[in-house]
Amino acid sequence: MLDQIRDIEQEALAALAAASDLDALEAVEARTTGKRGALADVLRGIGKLPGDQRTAVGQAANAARKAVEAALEARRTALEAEREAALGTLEALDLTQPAPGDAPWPRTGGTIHPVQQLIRRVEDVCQGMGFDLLDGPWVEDEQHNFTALNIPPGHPARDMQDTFWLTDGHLLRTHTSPVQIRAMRERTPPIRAVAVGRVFRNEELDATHEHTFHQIEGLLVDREVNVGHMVHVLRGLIAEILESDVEVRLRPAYFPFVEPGFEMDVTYRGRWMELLGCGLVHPDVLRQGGVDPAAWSGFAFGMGIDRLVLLKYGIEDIRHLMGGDLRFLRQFGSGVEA
Ligand code: FA5
Repeated sequence: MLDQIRDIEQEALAALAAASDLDALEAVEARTTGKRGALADVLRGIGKLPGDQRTAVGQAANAARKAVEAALEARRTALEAEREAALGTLEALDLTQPAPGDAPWPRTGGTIHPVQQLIRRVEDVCQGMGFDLLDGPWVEDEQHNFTALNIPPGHPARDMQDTFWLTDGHLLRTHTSPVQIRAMRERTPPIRAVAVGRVFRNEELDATHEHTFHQIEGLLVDREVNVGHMVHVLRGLIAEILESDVEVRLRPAYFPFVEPGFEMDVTYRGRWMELLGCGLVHPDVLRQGGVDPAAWSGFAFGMGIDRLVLLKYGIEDIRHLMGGDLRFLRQFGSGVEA
């Protein structure tokens, strides 16, 4: 019996030394020290031995188990360390390595989206004209998007902009005009600010209407501001942005947050296309922004950036812009890798 125990121990120690992975270790463990292993068999047979041999065999079996367990543990630690070291080499990536010359993919850089290119241009021009750049959230509350802009609940003007409502009562802003309210509440006049960003409408789509598009909101609050100031700034702005003189026309229009209100059209593919809404900020809206209408007046405008892109490049359908077709987008290479 003692010989048998010694053989089991030696076989196990030799197998552990030769084991090259954790699976091999587990196999040794199962057949030697496991519940159904060889040493457990020996211990189960002790009862059949003559009484004077039992102690010696029991002690030898326990000593063998301890020796095998210690060797197992040592080998497991060593194998795990080896594996970690190997992972470091196998999975290490040098991200600065250029792709091999015969890479199966074309090595082209991205380009800046034409809408984003125009946004950068618009922001540059506006800053040059002395406007600060502001930002506002896409997820708005009813107060900023409608109520403070003179569009209380139930007002028919709420239907002018089909709204994506969120389940918690918030909404995706339908225009950038809520930034007017935020600007007036955060600043004191005189104010010259623009905010460029994404807006969302649950609209019928066509060649000039998208559900997700971009606007630039402009707000100027100062002493005795009039429509002449507004038209002058808008004409200058459009000419600067498009780097050419385009024909524009101003039409009276209704927006609850301005009085008087207008729309400005530009010629596009031989027809007039509406580009922006504008007007003198309504006294109630100045009040909502914490500005005293007896002392201050202002103008505001909201211009469609995507429509400016159509105009600038002669694109016939606005839906190309957010369609994500790379063949379309690559035509507007900016020379700058995005
Ligand atoms: C407004 O959104 C007003 N907030 C504009 C405004 C601001 C008026 C400040 C007065 C003072 P309107 O819904 O007309 O107005 O949109 C303004 C511009 O956004 C349009 O002239 C057009 O250029 C663009 N636009 C509107 N709807 C879409 C659409 N579905 N897809 C692409 N561009 C659009």
